[in-house]
Amino acid sequence: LLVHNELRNALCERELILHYQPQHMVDGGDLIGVEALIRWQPVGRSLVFPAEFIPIAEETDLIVDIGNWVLHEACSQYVAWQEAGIHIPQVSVNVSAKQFHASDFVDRVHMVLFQTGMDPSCLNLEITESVVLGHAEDTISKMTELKALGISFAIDDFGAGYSSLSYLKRLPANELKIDRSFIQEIPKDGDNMAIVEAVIAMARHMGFNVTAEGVESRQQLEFLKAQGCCFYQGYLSSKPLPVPYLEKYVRRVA
Ligand code: G
Ligand code: G
Ligand code: MN
Ligand code: NA
Repeated sequence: LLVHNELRNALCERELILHYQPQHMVDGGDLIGVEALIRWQPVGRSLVFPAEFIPIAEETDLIVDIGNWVLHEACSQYVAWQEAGIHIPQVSVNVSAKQFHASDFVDRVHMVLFQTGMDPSCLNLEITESVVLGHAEDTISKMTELKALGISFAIDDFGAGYSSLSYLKRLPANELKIDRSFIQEIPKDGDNMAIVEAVIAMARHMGFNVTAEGVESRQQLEFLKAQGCCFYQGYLSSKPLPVPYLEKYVRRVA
């Protein structure tokens, strides 16, 4: 409860900030986008990572307010980059289950697009399989409605939760993001290599783009290239960066 109240204050007091992690083509290395990742910067204390506070926010509707703030902030930052001539093809925003299933989620997205001037075709929403679980019809209808605006969708942390391949087949998603736990220990872990190889093959046959998360070594990147994975993100290229550092990074790789 204490942390929950502190967190509610943090939202009002503008102590929540976004870092952005670059995403690249596996083949050729072009920058294809950035993922917005939330952090909490309490005054006079060290940075708090989402693993410590997102689960607490998810216990109540606070996650809905935080998620709506993240969406607005990421879109408004993206428009500012465009206006400053900093070219980034798209921005990805994580959407939690409660936020996605709120009855006004689609209206919220419309409102954010209108208020910020965000081009919907440069917005990618990341949902996890837990969003789909038990709510397949609502998920598919909202995704379809938002896709009609030009927004794209990624299934985040794929393979780490409760996957249902029968739902996956019906989901109008553009992209699967392979959970970083499967990338770890490649090439030492043969089981992980088999899983990643199979997921990439399945996703490609089903028409999804594939992003590998948590890529830390050149060897992992070579393996992904050999398997036909399109995109990656991870410490190999960069950790999530505060805005000024991300801008320097983009100028350097452009
Ligand atoms: O940035 P970091 O790797 O510590 O993020 C850990 C996890 O926290 C991510 O896997 C992501 O799912 C979650 N997370 C980060 N930012 C957001 C956000 O803006 N909204 C939601 N719902 N989850 C986020
Ligand atoms: O949305 P998601 O839960 O996938 O967020 C990605 C998380 O993974 C963020 O918390 C980010 O800091 C973390 N991360 C990103 N790249 C790497 C990496 O190469 N290695 C590890 N261990 N963590 C990473
Ligand atoms: Mn994500
Ligand atoms: Na992820």
